[in-house]
Amino acid sequence: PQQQSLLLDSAAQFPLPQGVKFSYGTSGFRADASILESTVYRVGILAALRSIKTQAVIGLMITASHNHVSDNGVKIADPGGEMMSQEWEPFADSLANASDSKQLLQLIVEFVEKENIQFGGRGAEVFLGRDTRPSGESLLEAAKQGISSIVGAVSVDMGVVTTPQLHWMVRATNKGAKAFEQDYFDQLISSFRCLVDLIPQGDRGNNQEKLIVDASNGVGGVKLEVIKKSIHGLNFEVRNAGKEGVLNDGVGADFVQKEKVTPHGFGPADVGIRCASLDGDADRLVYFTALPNSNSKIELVDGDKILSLFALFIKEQLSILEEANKVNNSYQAHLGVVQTAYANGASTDYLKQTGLEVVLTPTGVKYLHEKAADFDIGIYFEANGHGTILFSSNFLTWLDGRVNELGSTGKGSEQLKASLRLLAVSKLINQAVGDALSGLFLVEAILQHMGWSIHKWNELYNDLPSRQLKVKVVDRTAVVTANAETEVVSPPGIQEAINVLTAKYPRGRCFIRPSGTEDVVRVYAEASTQEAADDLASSVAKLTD
Ligand code: 16G
Ligand code: ZN
Repeated sequence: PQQQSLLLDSAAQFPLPQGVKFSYGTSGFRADASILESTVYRVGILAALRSIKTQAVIGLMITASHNHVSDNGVKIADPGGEMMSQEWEPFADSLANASDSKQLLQLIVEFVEKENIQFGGRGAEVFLGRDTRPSGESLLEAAKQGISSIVGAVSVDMGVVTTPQLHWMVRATNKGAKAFEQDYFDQLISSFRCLVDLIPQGDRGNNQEKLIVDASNGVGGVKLEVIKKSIHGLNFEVRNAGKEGVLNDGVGADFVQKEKVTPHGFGPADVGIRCASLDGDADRLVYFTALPNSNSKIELVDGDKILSLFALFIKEQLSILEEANKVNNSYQAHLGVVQTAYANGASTDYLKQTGLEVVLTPTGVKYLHEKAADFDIGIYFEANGHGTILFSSNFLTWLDGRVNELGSTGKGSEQLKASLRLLAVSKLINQAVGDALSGLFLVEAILQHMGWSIHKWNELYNDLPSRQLKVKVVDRTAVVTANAETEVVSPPGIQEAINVLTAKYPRGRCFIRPSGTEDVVRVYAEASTQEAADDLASSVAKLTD
């Protein structure tokens, strides 16, 4: 009863805006910030309930990532730092759309019963974070109100953080580790240092040319400036750090990857230099280098290539270990990579040719993450630059043991170094979620290790020309796909028509899928020439009209 009146009173302060329908999509709720207060308030409630249910700390992040500065959004991180379980998404939807406080209360009562959520044990604890959007401050207040409308629930405000930092904090706390921002920085800096120190002497220092980072005028720039003060072994400059320009406006990973031109703030003086771009909440990373005399055109080094670089490095370390294992005991580490249908066909071919196991999933981090967790070392990336590496706890335990064993012999053997490198990667990379900052430092450490320039890296394989189109449709749910979105099963006949068109082009590949974030159907096509890819995409787009 105390709980019920508390909820009714506080919910009344956050009325639902008229005529909108919210849906917890692939990246939580997103909308124009001006209509989000009630949603964020309700997600506060949801987070508190999730915390009670899981008896663990839960994260609530306020961000709209690479979207316009006037948008905002909210999503939940589960105890392991991963996206909220899909089982709770329908409840999130109904909460967000409840017409008034009475209906809201009723939904909560029913759900608490159905999920058997037990009040009275450990109270809810929710970590809050937000990106640099001006609307974040008042939305954060709404989240706090939502959390405190559940009796005994507390929130901890982590302030302005990157999305991956908040996920990391949740994960680390639930593992019993120290998890403040400084701990995040310390771990990143020390594991980067460790990788650099383990670079074979002969190769060291081949890659000390400056790196320039476009921080999308977002939170990533703020954090990089902090890291810059204490990191050694990397020469970098941060641009679009958010002091002047507008968030995500002609800048950032999404812009660079889609438009394939340099972001604002870059000019002819930067031609040929190794550059990286983060998105607005720093969970996506791409690299690029500006081409000479080309009207700002770039050579894009996308998520697929970051994945390839990581995979190559890890495979090299594993093979050093396996050499030794033939004599000794032990562990056949299962390495796998996870991509979506958007991965450039050339990348998938390349990975397979190097002997890697490649799995495809539907678009959206939650699908890739889940699959990657099936391996001892699972590397996943979307072409757009979101990805990370997951290590199984079995493998890490084995690796720890190996380090102790090898270390005690007092010899700096190659096996010891390879084990230490893998351990350092597992600490540097954010295993909760894709993280542009940790991804960036891992890329840099590996490039230094290999002694590679960005050009050398980019030459691992040549991307096939591709084209993406979107088609506005009345009902995008009419398009149903299978096989990781590579095949249309409904409406009938479409897939056959796509097959016929695709067969006309050398190296042709094409698929369509309903967007998870917009009311459109997306078309992706690739082929041996840009013209062919463009043709294929537009002829397939016509099929969906
Ligand atoms: C979301 C996803 C991203 C995906 C994109 C596709 C997360 C955290 N984000 O932003 O991974 O690439 O949606 O958008 O899962 P689309 O469905 O509109 O093509
Ligand atoms: Zn993002």
